[in-house]
Amino acid sequence: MDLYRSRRRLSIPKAIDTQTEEQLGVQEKRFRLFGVMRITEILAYFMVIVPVLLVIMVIFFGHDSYDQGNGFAKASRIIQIKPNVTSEDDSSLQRDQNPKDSVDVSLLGGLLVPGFNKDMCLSRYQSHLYRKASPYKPSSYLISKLRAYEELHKRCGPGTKPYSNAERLLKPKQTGDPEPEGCKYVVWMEFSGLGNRIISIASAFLYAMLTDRVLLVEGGEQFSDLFCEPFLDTTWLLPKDFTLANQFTGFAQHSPRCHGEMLKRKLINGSSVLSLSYLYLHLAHDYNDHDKMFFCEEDQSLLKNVPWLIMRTNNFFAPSLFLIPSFEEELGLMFPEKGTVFHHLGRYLFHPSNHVWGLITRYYNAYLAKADERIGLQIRVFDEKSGVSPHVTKQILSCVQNEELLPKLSKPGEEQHKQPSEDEEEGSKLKAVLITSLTTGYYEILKTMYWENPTVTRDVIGIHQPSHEGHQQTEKLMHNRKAWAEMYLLSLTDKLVISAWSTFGYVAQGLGGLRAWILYKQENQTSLMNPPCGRAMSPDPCFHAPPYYDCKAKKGIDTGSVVPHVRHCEDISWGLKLVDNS
Ligand SMILES: Nc1nc2c(ncn2[C@@H]2O[C@H](COP(=O)(O)OP(=O)(O)OP(=O)(O)O)[C@@H](O)[C@H]2O)c(=O)[nH]1
Ligand SMILES: [Mg+2]
Repeated sequence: MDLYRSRRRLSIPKAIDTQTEEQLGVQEKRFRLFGVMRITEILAYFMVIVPVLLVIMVIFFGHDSYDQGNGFAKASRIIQIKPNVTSEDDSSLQRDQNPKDSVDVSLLGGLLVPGFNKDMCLSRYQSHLYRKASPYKPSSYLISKLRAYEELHKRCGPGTKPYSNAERLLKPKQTGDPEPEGCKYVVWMEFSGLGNRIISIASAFLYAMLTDRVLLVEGGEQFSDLFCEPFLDTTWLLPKDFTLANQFTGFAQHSPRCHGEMLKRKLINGSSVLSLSYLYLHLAHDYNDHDKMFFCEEDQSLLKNVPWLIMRTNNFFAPSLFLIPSFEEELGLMFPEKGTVFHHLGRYLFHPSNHVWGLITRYYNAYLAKADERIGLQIRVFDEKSGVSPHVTKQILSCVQNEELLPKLSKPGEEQHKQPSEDEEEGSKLKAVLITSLTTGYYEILKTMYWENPTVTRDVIGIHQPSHEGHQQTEKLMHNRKAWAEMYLLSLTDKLVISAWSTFGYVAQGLGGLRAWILYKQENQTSLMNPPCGRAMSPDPCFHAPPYYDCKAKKGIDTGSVVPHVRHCEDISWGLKLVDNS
């Protein structure tokens, strides 16, 4: 049975112990030797032996001693002892043996570029050791767009002359003239929970790529504590002293520079827009019909002329960009597999910082690495006060057992007390379940259930939950580190179950390139959902608040039935998500 694989691995510390004992024995002998030697003899030996030893060390251990001073080399060696060895993985492990392919795997098929400081962002270079190669390959067009974007960001990012010129346009006494060829920007404003932040930044980045703008994110030290810089030799962090920074809190739906508000007041047209150095775009869940005009072709051609767009959003709005005719062709080339927008952009942009990578790898190595199969179970109960609901418990169990993600329990009296045959032992697996939740109720129930009862398949089920934070605490650094680490850990699982409506789960699903089982939302907690869960159509997140407007016909339409690849979501009937036509 493969459970023994873990035991074989556990022999490493034992080997270290034996080595230590041997080393101690050698030292003892050395002391005895010193006792009988005269000082002069020792000096003579010393003068002959030391130079010889030095030469030998330089020749034989030169490279190794360099590596040992290099934290990355050390870390990767530790990880290589415990690679993610599921049966599907064997092929990728073999691929790693060819150095060229190994580079390709670690750079995610060309999505990432080499050249970053490896010690500054271990996750960028080590993530491929923990996750399976993606079944989705980035298109060569997407790769070329990313390379072009990187050039643009390097040329126009903070600290460059074009950046200073563009920022000067925002000063009260404008000292610069808008340059027709000057750099243009989209600024993402800090807003909402971490899941919403991640998916909305990915949308803003897609918009930036489509409109040749540079994306800058507000978020200060917290942000850099969670994520590495995604673009080489520059920064995506909005500088603290950004001219408009102290006005951000005042930016709202009814502020005079809000795009929707200006439309309502008929203050925006082809000529008036030329004098605007910036506009505020309100694209949050509560935006109104005027704000939603952002998704109209006509408004996009006006916005082209504004150097700075300051955006407040907590949504994954990419699906509606696919309905804007001028973006359609390019998006089709970038994403031939439509439902993988967040999957590729998320893996490109979001690399856990070293702090968070530590949380991820320590947890993975301690609780998940040894399992034959890893199951992620994200339980997000929006009514935190309700505690454990018997209906939700039943829903979770029906989902995981009906979908054969976890085995059923043996009925009382059916427990097998006899010694299992070799075949039976061979077939049974160690399944590690990673639960993420703000509370411990469901974890306790599952853990107890699988401890107190054997399973019909003889599989052994380990139930693990990294944290139980109680409630959302976005202002706390450690809370956010844990939230990010847990989303990432869920994305490393082989099979994933997520909760409806939750952007936390969407991030895990998207990064993992998984089609999760979604636990449908119970409208009231008095009846059982039937079916309890269903399979996601694609790994992409759902756009929770899409517009329902035909810009050309100027009337309402169902935007979920315009093109085959933009559909209503599995968990939110009015939401939109990207799917593949088949
Ligand atoms: N560590 C941890 N934090 C969680 C968990 N579930 C929710 N949170 C916290 O609550 C926040 C919820 O915001 P999101 O990440 O946007 O997730 P969501 O499920 O969409 O929740 P809402 O945005 O509040 O609707 C997270 O960012 C975390 O701070 C969990 O399972 N583990
Ligand atoms: Mg959310």
